[in-house]
Amino acid sequence: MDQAPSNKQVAALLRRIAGILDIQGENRFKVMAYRRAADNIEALPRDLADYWREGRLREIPGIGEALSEKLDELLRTGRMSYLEELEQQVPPGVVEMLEIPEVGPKTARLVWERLGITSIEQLREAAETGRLRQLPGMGAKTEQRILAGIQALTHRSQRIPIGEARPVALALLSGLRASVSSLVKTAVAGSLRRWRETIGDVDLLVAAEDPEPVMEAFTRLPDVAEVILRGSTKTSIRTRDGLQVDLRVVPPERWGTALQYFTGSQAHNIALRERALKRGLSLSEYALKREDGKEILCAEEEEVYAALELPWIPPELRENRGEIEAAEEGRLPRLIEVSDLEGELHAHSTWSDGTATIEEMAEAARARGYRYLVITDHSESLGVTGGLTVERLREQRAEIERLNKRWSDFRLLHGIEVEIRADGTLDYPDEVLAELDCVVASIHTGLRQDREQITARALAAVRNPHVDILGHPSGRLLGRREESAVDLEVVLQTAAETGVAMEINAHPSRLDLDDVHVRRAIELGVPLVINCDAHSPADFDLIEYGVATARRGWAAPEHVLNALPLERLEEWLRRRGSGG
Ligand code: DGT
Ligand code: CA
Ligand code: CA
Ligand code: ZN
Repeated sequence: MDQAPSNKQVAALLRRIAGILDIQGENRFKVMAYRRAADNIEALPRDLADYWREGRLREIPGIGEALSEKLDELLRTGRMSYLEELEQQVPPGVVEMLEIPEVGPKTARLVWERLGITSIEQLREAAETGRLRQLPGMGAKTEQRILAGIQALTHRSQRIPIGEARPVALALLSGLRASVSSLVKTAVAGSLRRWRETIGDVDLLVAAEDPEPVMEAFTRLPDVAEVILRGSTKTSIRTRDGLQVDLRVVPPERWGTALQYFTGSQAHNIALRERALKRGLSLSEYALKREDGKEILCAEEEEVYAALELPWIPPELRENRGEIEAAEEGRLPRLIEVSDLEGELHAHSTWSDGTATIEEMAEAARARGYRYLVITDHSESLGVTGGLTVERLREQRAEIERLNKRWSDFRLLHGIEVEIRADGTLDYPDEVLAELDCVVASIHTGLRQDREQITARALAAVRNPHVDILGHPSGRLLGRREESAVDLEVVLQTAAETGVAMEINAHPSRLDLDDVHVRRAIELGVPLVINCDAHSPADFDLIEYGVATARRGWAAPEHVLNALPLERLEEWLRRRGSGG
């Protein structure tokens, strides 16, 4: 490596070590230690190389003496001899198989040792030709699952979850603003400005009189690993994390048309161009042009829409899903905004798997201007998270009541994230649920059940009068785990009858419900809640991803429960039966 590896690259190396050790059947804790170190390095606010230069590697959680020596070697020489040694023992293609959602270390080792398979491609072929089912514990179903997993993996390498792309894009823009003083305007465009859940490439736009110094500064930003294309108005680079970024520089007087064009979507643009043609105008990234060849320059996006006799359309709606018709008829919704939210209905504390105390979570919520926070720790059967026994749950209630005495402008409510067990029953009996202010019911286990089974589970929760909210209804993890087989249409229709709310989980690896089902929920009259599922105070910042998903689903404040003031929220909860 001719430059210091990014935190993400180092994390990938450590995960490769963990993968090899895992395949070799090494001690579980040793494997976990490498994975945890990888997670911690990835979450560092600054480059690992900075800590190394300052001699502070050991201050990073999970980095002990042995690992700091290996990292020191890597940062000094660009190599890690321990990894090289391990790679002699297990072929790289076998380690790569662990990336497939359905393949664990035992399977990888089995297909390698018994069938001599050493690449994902060979694994695909073996699954397709029915060779895997010869192995112990494997059948036709396993083959199907592995094939679906390989498919999911290929998709993932093409598009990046928005939660990974957005911080990179914003950092590049601020780096650019810091190094060039002559920028008139800057913006993200493309799918990122529309807040699509996954991003193909990042599009950045800058207004400046002279593009040259902007391009020059851009290619020199520290995050840039490779310059793919260097032009006078467009430059494309690849970041150290492998993300492609296109930067375009336009003159300020053409900013409006450029921003409109590069925000897309392509389908929205095509519909808009047709509308322009009907009015004797041609619309391009540069300008609107009249039939006599005269250009109409638009410095602002509003001017482009105004010339086409439309109000400005929020980027989240620009997917050609009826927004142009709605704009024409004055039916655009007043979309929900972060500032409309009055509280959060799904948060964890150290009572289960959160990292902060109830008090710290409450103070963080209050500091954001929230008026209420519902503490919803995990229930008993989710053992890995330290789920609460009924006894602990009652102790927690006392703690919440104690804390509530100190605020007049803020209130903690006592809730639970109750596990919907594999057989569709809930973790607590109804009389325990009835003691709580708010019940979120979620599925975390048995996500691979078939459509009938898992839908029946979700429906059992939606029909339980003590359940208020169905948490992350599809169970997907963007880029990592496909949604479960649950029939969301049936779930939404049933929720419309029983009045249970659907969560829009704001965590950028979930965004669940997704935009399409948000819109369907609204159509059916199902209430929505936008939740961070916060496990730490910092998680409250993720709300913007959830709000964006709601906006992409055309949600207005009146569709969203946590836009209600406390009194009206409590009234809603009381009417539902769990509220005391
Ligand atoms: P992505 O990158 O796949 O996540 O999605 P976008 O929407 O960012 O697409 P991208 O990066 O290919 O192009 C950015 C915007 O530029 C796109 O949303 C609309 C506009 N655009 C690009 N190519 C075309 C085109 O061929 N026709 C039209 N009308 N617009 C285009
Ligand atoms: Ca793009
Ligand atoms: Ca692009
Ligand atoms: Zn949760």
